[in-house]
Amino acid sequence: LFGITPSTRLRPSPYYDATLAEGATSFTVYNRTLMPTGYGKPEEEYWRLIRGVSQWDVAVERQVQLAGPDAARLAQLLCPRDLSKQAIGQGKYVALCNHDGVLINDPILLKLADDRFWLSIADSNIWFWARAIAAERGLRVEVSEPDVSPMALQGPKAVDVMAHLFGSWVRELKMFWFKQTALDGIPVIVARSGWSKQGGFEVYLMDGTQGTRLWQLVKEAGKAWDIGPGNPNHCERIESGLLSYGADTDEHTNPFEVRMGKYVDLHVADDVVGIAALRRIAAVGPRRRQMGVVLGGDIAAGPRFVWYPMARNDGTPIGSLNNCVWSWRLQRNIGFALVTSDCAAGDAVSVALDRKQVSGQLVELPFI
Ligand code: THG
Repeated sequence: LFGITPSTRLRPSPYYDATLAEGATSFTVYNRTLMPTGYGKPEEEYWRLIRGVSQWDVAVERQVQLAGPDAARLAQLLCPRDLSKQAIGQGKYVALCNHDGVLINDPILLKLADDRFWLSIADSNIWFWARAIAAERGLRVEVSEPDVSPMALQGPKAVDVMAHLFGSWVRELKMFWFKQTALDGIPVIVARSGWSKQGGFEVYLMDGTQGTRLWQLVKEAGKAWDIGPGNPNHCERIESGLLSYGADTDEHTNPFEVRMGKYVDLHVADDVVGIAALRRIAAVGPRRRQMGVVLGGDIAAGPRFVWYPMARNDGTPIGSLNNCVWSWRLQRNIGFALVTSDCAAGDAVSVALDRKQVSGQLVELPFI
């Protein structure tokens, strides 16, 4: 489509040289950082994730560190989820909301110590937000972005590569739990996590000068399992129903609309940011819900810049199609829709897509 002009406003990832050497053909910008989005063989990259093991540069998942005597207090104020039982070494998926209950990020919160947390963020500036809330509430906490850059190993064979690299203890690691360790002297955190439903891990590099070396070590260890490069996979994440903040959400979206209600605890303290609004929304019931849609017709499915209006067959507007993709496993065009709450699985819909009317049917998520 076009190239990206380098600028010091943008940051390369510590794996930038390694991914270029792997043959990265496209990049996106996320948290002001470049992320490879393909290596020229989309179908091969997809099946490698489904059947084998795939190595991803996800350094764009920046960490916002909360450190100091009031770090735990700030974490709880920012997250409308009960954190009282979170253990050191445990991560939790959280819905950061503003005072109106609007979702402003969906990070994983890692508890490193009683007085140190990381918000592993999606694409919005939570460094500003956390500092502002801390300052307004007079908290003793330092908010920073440490030199930490995750790499993901995803796919059914990721566990074997990780066990080979780090030892068999990784097989026992529970979802979102993590452990600090080192690989050939490189300081890392190993977590059972990653933005796919194919199983896998993330290795959080804690020394940005070692990106190329870490990439090579993992690549070398993965050879026996036919590891290869990949990236957060548009097709797999839609099949699996994984949320992409900013792509699937807008400036009105609350967590209940996008299937994050189970991560909201309405009983948290009254001073948690957004909780009053979330209680009001929960009492009335959300106006919209995120569903899957199976699309008919012969359309070119792929990433798009805009949402497309969706209606019932009688023309009643019900919401929008937020994305669509060709599913290699389902052999159908599928996508996510944000539609009025009265919609149900089985409903027939029509989408105005590139001046063409495309018919479809709503389904519950995930597809697979
Ligand atoms: N890893 C790390 N940081 C991240 C992401 C990641 N930051 C940005 C983004 N991804 C955060 N968003 C998500 C969204 C979904 C999931 C993880 C991060 C996810 N969800 C599962 C689901 O919805 O089915 C499981 C949730 C659960 O079991 O509680 O995994 O990928 N470091």
